Amino acid sequence: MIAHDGMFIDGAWRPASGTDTIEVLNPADESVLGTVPAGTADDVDAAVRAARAALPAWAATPPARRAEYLTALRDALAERGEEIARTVVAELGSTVGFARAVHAGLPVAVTGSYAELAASFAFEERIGNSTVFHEPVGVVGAITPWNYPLHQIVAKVAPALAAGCTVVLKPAEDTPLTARLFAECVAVAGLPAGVFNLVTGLGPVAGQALAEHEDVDLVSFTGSTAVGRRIGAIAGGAVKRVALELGGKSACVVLPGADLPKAVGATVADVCRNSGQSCNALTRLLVHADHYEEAVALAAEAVAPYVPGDPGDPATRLGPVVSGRQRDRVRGYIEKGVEEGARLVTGGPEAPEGRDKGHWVRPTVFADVTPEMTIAQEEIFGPVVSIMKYRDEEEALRIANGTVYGLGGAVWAADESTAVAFARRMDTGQIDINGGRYNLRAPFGGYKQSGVGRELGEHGLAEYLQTKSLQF
Ligand code: TXE
Repeated sequence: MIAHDGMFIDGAWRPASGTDTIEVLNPADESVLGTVPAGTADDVDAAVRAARAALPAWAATPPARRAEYLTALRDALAERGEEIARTVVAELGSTVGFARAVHAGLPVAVTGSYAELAASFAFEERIGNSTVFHEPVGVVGAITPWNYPLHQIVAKVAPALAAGCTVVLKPAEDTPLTARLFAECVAVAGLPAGVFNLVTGLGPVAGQALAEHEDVDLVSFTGSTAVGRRIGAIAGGAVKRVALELGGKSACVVLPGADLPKAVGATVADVCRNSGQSCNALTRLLVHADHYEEAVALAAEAVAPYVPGDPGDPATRLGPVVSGRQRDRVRGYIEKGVEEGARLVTGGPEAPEGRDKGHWVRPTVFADVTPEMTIAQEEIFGPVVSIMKYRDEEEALRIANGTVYGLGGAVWAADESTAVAFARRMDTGQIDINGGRYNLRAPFGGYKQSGVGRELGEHGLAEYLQTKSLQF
């Protein structure tokens, strides 16, 4: 248990303005890992002032030099990889293999990709008789969630820095220790004071103060749709830029002729990834009536190895969920599924055997889920898969498109062109074709209420730029 004090503001760790702290818990056993300061509106204001003061020099730094800083940041993150992975295991409950590969590894790759983009992007272009400059939007307020504690930070901070913006980050209160490690890496990379600032604190206090601050030019938020709506309204009222990365209820559609065992196995693995706490998780599995019972049996088989266990043990496939609040939420949805008449194939709302302490849920498979059921419409954010039946492609499309969300998706078919034709009709931002591999440079973001804007790659960089054209 470590009482961390200070927040990273203007290039140094500075004492918080108040004395309130936030306890960080280990979700596997509810032990206290440490405390961090609960920042106030005054702390946010100090951080925004530092970011504003640093902006002119950072924006004027040649992109090739900004790329060097990002490369140094990438190297610092890589250097501390094992410590980052262990911290994510401790405060999120991620399994250690996933923490190493994804929670620690992906941010290194994303930071590296933005170092390359900063060096290669055409910040100035000629269009007819105009020269168009792509200039930084200004001071960015970044508000991040706990589900991918470091990736969510890097997916905002790296493109913002590449663009020439300065940043104030308010990370999730459940996982601030990883955010502190990120700030330490920024210091090691030697970024100029004020370019990146960290304020830990509660959402409705520090987060809200950051979104409302009149000297913040762009708010980039990832989290719940409820808070996202609020932040969108604040930004709209102040006419400031906003990017929102919100919830999802993504569908995996298995068309007749597809490799059913592969499709079902991949979907179950996807839903159990990170204990189901991924905004693009493929939580609805749509299967043709002729193959439906076969798919249900395959799903029950595929979920069996996901036995909840110690996340620090490399043999464990499923860790806890992040908090008591999330555990109660997920179990509540499982109860609702049973109440509304879905068939519980495996799992259930009870605590997994021998896991009374900690924030545990059973991996759960529901069959006979119909589109109007709550579990088919709302984001559960736990290891729960709902298998749904369709009779023809039109019905499959109606079900797939029949939620307020549109973040991820998957299509499996006998051949790629059939899958692509179907995917083109889905109202969703990112779709994997026959198990397509993750691409960290492809735009990531939502249709409908899944959000506004895109992250990653060149599209992610564009969020942090504004254009100016000069006519000659
Ligand atoms: O999110 P919140 P929660 C979904 C998922 C989950 C649900 C609730 O369904 O079950 O949201 O999670 C900050 N002004 N996602 O309650 O509250 C908060 O401090 C400004 C999907 O944890 O939205 C944190 O930093 N900021 C998602 C961040 O918002 C505020 C990832 C997210 O917290 C604020 C996480 C306020 N008034 C949850 N209130 C995804 N899209 O990946 C809170 N915050």
